[in-house]
Amino acid sequence: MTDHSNALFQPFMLGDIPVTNRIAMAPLTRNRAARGTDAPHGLNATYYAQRADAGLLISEATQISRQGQGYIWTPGLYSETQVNGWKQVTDAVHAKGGHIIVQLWHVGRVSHVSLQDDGAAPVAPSAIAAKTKTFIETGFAETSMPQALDQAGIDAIIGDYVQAAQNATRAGFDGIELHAANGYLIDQFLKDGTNTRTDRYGGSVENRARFGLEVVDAMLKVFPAKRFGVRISPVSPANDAVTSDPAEVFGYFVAELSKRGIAFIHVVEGATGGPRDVAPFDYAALRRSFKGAYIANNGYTRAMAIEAVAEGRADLVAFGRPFIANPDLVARLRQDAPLNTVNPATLYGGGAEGYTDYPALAA
Ligand code: 8OZ
Repeated sequence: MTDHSNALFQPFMLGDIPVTNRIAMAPLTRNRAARGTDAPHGLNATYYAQRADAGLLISEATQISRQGQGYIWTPGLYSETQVNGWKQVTDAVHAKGGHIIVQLWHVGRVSHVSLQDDGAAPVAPSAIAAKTKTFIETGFAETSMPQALDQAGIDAIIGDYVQAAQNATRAGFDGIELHAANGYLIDQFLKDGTNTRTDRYGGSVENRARFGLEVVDAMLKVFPAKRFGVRISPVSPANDAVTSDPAEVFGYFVAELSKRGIAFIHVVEGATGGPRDVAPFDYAALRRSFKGAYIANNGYTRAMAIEAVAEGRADLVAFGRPFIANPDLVARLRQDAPLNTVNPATLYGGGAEGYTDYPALAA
């Protein structure tokens, strides 16, 4: 049998981002931005710097505006304080020789009036409530009934994405991942269970993909395509977003993204954080239809990741939960060392405990 165990440790050009190995840290919501400003701070810089051996760090989902926030204490990238906070993070990662991109996020309907300016209703393609919970200052809460966006609202959000892309450059990020997965705003437009519009943003596959592609096109006017990627989750039911036609709508969306020459797609295969076989889907066909790189995610073990890269099914593999509990995950995968397990009680919110205090292997 061929020994492929080196496959994860070969360098790669992810568009214009040089990565030293095929291991990405997946975006992970941790709700530890500074209270009041939602800006990253020193503790967050320490956390990312501890994990800087990953070929690519993808930041936790980061809202482009206050309207785009759906959970308490998630970081933003729309105020000067947030730009400066992220600069501390990117400086700390770069000092260790790592690369970090920012995942930009608008949650759409997955929000709560207490997180919105003036207690406004969250926005969405259509006024359909998500059967999913968010967490606010007082704990878990039902998401609020959203209002359907009009054209002015759509245009304003596209403007917020562009501003956030410009801020990403100022904050020192090596690239951007646009969050179009997991039932948030762009995914809400793509999927017919969450988009019942009858205008140019709803109905056909082309219409449902229009919003996401307009966002991409606007961002690519101010940010290089070779440092830009998009995360999708075609069959994930996360946040109550489902579609009757995942092959058609994601096939079209990815083919259009390919035409734009972006660096990568990042695909949540199966149900986010859950079963990979939740619904049939031809990920290999998606990969063939896209000329950039393919980052695979969801439930990969070391053996699965080695095989996927060695067989060419993925260029990088993103690990989520293993990176929470193992700051030195890359070294552990290299040595096939045992992994620490995640403490679920310290995932969301809090301080250093369960964040920067997971032990590395003894030297
Ligand atoms: C877990 C908790 C809150 C948000 C995602 C940004 O699923 C998230 C998220 C995950 O993409």
